[in-house]
Amino acid sequence: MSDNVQTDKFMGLESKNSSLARCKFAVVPVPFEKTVCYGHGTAKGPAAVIEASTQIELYDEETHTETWEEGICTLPAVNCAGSTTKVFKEIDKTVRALMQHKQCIPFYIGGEHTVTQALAQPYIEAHKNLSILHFDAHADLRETFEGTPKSHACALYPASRQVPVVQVGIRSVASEEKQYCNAGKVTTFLMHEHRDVNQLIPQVLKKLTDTVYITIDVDGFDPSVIPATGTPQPGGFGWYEALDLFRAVIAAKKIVAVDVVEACQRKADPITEFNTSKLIYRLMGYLTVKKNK
Ligand SMILES: [Mn+2]
Repeated sequence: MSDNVQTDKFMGLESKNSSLARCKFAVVPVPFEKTVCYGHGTAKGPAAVIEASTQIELYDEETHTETWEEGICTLPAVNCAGSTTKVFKEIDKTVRALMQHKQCIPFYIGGEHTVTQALAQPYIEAHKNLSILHFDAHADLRETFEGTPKSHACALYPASRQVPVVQVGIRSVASEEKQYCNAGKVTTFLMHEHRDVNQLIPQVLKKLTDTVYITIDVDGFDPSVIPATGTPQPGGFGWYEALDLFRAVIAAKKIVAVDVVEACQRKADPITEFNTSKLIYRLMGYLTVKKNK
């Protein structure tokens, strides 16, 4: 690492291509935490992930790319103070402004999964043929939870009424959301039934449309990979299985945006933020390799 590392910039530095007008990737912190019901700390996730990214090698050993040279623009955090309605408006404004920069693929870092409702909506409206890849331990298809539809437990419900949602990693489903799994526009690949990722990948590709928004709740991973999340579940994706899936989806589809949510910070144990930042940089690598093909 060079001496001028900036711990509030993803990968710790900006290249000459890092202006919003030129960057290939934008990193947008969305430190929203309101409806988490179990483990807290996801509001501090984005800053921790960005700081951890400064410890990653700039050269990516799998994709053989210096991905940062494509230009990574780290934006100021979305203001998540005030009511959820107000925060959703702030998110909407940020997303629509970013959508003007068509060369740029945003990576939104949460924050609790609720933010996906506001993040995905402008893409749903802008792309006729959009579908959503939903990587998560939880189905997140409740209509309301604890009195509000704007909850982490309802994260994908609004999108699922509008566009195809393909769920992977799922191993926790509430009785009231069971009716929405594998019904209507929703395809739910339960983790225990789809443990061979090589068999899962072609089925996922078939269900997704050509244009894809990816939402990654880090609890889709096994807790041995990502331990610090709001609501952990045993038996999730291994690191390489998940990468196989994401690599295949990125190679086959047009990706409009990615969100990565629910990473928490535990000071004594930086595995979660480091692995989450490495995941983001690797996905940027896949997107770079694809462009350069
Ligand atoms: Mn989840």
